[in-house]
Amino acid sequence: MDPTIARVRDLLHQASSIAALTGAGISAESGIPTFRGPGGVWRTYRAENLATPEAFANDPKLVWEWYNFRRGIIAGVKPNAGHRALAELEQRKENFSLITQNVDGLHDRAGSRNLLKIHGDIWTLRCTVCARERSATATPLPELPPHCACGGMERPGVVWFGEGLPGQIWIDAQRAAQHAQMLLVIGTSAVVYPAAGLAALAKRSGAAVVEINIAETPVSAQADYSLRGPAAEILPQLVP
Ligand code: BV8
Ligand code: ZN
Repeated sequence: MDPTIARVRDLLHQASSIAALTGAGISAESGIPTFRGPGGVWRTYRAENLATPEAFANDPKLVWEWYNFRRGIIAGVKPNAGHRALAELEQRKENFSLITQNVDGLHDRAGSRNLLKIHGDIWTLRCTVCARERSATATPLPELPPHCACGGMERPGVVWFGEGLPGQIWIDAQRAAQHAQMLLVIGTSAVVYPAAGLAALAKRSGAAVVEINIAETPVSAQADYSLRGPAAEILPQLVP
């Protein structure tokens, strides 16, 4: 085993309070395209240009076709060994928080419970008129855009660019990063804020920061340990 992985495994075993921040990379090995990789393009659009309130206001049906397409992909895949390793780690530790930028629901399906979904959830619909939220897992959705019982058009229950993160969840995520002895930063390009700022916050608060990624990111330089490789391979070695 790579000596750095062994070192991080031992530190993880000794730590009592741990936080993890995940991004699209942890779901890549389940078959879900990442946001900024080649899969980040759908028809001729880039994800960042569709995940905005402006795009939705301009063409709700187009944005819903993109979410419907993504929901269909997610429904056909399963959590991988990386998701499962984090669910196992939560079972073993008295203090473990999983902060995810992912909206795919794979952490839930892997058994994670203390889950902070800072960018929302693709399976939740929110009414643009009465703000009522409901879980809707049908793929494909029977009508696009979907409508609320009140007649209002519904939107995906996710956080778009330019929108604030869900208040209490974001407060809890910052608190988890501040109180963790170790922060695992897994499968994120660390370019989307405020999520990407959690690594520096944890570091300032004295945590050891461990990055798990197949490539270098802006977090790599500030990480105490940078484990280069796929999350589904590395995480099971850290949580044997
Ligand atoms: C906010 C949900 C203020 C939707 C997402 C200019 C104009 C407007 C805003 C801004 C601006 N400049 C900056 C901003 C702020 C903006 C921002 O940071 N923009 C960036 C792009 C510059 N942030 C926001 O707008 C946020 N809100 O600031 O609001 C405010 C405050 C108060 C009140 C009102 C307003 C909101 C950001 C949330 C946007 N929503 N998603 C949806 O999913 O449809 S973000 C989107 O990017 C996804 O959630 C994704 O999770 C997130 C981050 O991407 P990653 O997860 O990192 O994925 P990515 O593809 O980028 O990288 C994959 C990584 O995995 C790579 O590193 C790769 O190497 C690695 N990898 C691949 N395979 C593997 C692997 N690693 C391990 N194993 C593998 N097998
Ligand atoms: Zn409604």
